[in-house]
Amino acid sequence: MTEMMTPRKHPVAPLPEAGTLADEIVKALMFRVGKNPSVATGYDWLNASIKVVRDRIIARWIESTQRTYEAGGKRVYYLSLEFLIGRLMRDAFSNIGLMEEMRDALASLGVDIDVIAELEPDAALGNGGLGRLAACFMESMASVDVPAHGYGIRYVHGLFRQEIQDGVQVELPETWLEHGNPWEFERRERSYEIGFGGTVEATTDKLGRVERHVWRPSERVLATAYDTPVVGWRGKRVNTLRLWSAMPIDPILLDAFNAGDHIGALRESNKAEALTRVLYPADSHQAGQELRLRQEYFFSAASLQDIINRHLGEYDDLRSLPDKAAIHLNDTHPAVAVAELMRLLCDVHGFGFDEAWDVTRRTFGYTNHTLLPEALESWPIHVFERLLPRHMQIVYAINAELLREAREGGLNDSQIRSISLIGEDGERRVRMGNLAFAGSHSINGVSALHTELMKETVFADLHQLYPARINNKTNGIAQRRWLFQCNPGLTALVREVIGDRFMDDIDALRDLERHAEDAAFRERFAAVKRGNKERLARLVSERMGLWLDPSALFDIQIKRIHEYKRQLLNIVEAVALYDQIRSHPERDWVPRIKFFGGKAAPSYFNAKLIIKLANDVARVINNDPAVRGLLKVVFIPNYNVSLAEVMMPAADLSEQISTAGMEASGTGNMKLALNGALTIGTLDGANVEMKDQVGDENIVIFGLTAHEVEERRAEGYDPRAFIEASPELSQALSAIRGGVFSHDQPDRYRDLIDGIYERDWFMVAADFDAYADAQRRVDALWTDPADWNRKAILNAARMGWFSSDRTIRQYANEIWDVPA
Ligand code: 26V
Repeated sequence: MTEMMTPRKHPVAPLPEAGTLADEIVKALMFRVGKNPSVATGYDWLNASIKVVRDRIIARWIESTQRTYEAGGKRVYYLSLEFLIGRLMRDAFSNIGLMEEMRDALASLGVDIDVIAELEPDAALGNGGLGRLAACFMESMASVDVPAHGYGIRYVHGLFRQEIQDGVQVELPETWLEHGNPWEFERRERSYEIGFGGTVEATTDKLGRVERHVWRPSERVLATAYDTPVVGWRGKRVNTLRLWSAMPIDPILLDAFNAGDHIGALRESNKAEALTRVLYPADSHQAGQELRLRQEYFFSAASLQDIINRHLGEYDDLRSLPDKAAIHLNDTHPAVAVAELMRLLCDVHGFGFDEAWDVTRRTFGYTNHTLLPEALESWPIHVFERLLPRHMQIVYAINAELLREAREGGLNDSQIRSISLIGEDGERRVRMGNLAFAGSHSINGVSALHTELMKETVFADLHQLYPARINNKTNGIAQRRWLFQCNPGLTALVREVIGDRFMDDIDALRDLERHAEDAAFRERFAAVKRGNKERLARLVSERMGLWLDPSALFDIQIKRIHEYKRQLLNIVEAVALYDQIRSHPERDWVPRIKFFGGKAAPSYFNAKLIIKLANDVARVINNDPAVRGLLKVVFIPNYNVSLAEVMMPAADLSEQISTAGMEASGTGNMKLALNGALTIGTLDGANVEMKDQVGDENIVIFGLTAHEVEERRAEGYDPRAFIEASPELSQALSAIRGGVFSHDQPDRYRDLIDGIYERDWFMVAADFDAYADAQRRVDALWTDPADWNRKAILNAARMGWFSSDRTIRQYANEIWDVPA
């Protein structure tokens, strides 16, 4: 026999009994994956396991859909250009109640569920907070039994994978669909044509009055639906995440093909598919590219056709749309849907403008997620008009109505300029925020402070005109993922001491409070934290070859890299501390590891430089024997949902240090505190409400308030005065500026640091001393483990209010008018 013919021996587990889960997995492997168990790879086992559980989910899915249909209830449609879902297997298995059974079944087949779980790709169809919030909301809507569809784009490439080469961020394509996606169902029959460009014709009646407008697009693509089931807690309801993929209407141009131009024949196909190929990797800068507007219109238009289709399948006219559908705009990215619904109602379904406008406003709600001026979307008129000529006319018509109401409402000229849908400073642009506001009955912010600032700043004049529309819905997080799944140790401990009630009613987590006084419980709590820190240390050692001491204080800042989030403040403080440790070796320094994780937008120069600086500082500090391991800095590459699931449970200290007034809410802050980290933070975003919940003595607050930041800026802020007054800051900035951490290129950080001396828009200098003092207060707390653990326990116990179930119930009751 040749070697190739030698039968290889595979360790084959004994065949499972028919009718058991293990038996189902083996059958799925053979008949649905097409593999012999003895040669199956991890991916095959993963695929087969998902298929087995998926069958049960589908049964519930069909049942949920049927139940909503029969009840004739209102449905929620959540339109979002981003859904940062991460891995789905644990969510689905544990929500449907099969986690332990699947673990055992796989174990009986010799397969470790934790090993195959790691093979599942992390679906990164979002940039950061806004996309992750959409994913938590989908899970919560299913959990609190709100009938909902999420609508978005099925990007072939999600957010880039980040590698750090020589301390520099390198972006690599993400290929999450490489091994197929066992969760999704392609729905070829759910396909809609989407037009772009072309001309608008007006038909007139005998008297020459305009009757109808007919848009004749010059380009068309097909939007095809891919559905993913979203399982709620205990499988109560299964909702649908429907993601659109672009395809050519004529897959190949037959004329070109027949003429022998095979490449040319495929060109159209490539062009259509390019539309949904990649997620824009910026979350703070106006993308500006036409492709982005195409994506926005493509998915908004496909979703609206689908919604209207469903409505007309059940009811005979669209006047009842607001009673049966709540369409929610996740930021302004789907705001063009306002104009599209107006177009469909007026041009296709024969509504008059006024009636269409009434239906539209009663149907839409809009959430604003940022006040940063550079992130507020607007499109040059010429781009908008060329791509969407009919929508341009509709925007003008809406604007005429809006400005009429504004004059009636007594707004002055400057206010009218500010609320107009068309910006006139410089190049004329369509303002998507104002369009979303005008077209919605509810406009909400994502934390109490952010909502107040919306009323005072970007939407001040619209708020004066429509004072009842702006409302607050403080963000939340899905505790199933961000506690039960990512922190099984803490979850088991909590269940043991307070019972299971909190798993269905998160407010019951408060029962944990009284155990904070129990020394024995505190020890067990600390042991769980220790185990989670060891897990993170192992990950760092495997990925980066760096040894970390799990008994050090784990100080963690994980989020997108952005100047307003002030990773730079944290790094400068690390440099100052480094200097102190070297100058005062006799003091009792608290051993601390500063972890950083996060991606920078590829075109954001300073954010990328901050990543480089963190890595430069890490190299110097981590290798300086004078530090004696008392301080380490670690930048963990490729921060994503899966890495977050390991880091959140391992944190002792959570860094939430944005310039006050700039972070709309934050949600990482909630995840870290729920897992027992203490927060060091400014009075920004949801930190303010976290302080109210956990109590002043259990959170470390420092720095200027939002209004103080405003005042400083108004009166002419001089960062140099602060730098001169602070020897520690001054010395740290000079060291960085002078090349102490960049011998290979001493002027690498000159401009970055000069930015702090000269302008310091983000008030690093103004807040530095307060921040450094707050860090020393943290050190003092750390030296009393009993007190620290008590505070950590109280943080976890009091974070239940930040469940996205609470947030969703508020949206349901106060915006969507659906029962929850
Ligand atoms: C804006 C743009 C501008 C055009 C290019 C692509 C792009 C992508 C996203 C955005 C908006 C990002 C806004 C955002 O992510 N806000 C975050 O929302 C979280 C959920 O409400 C909140 O917790 C964070 O504080 C807030 O920064």
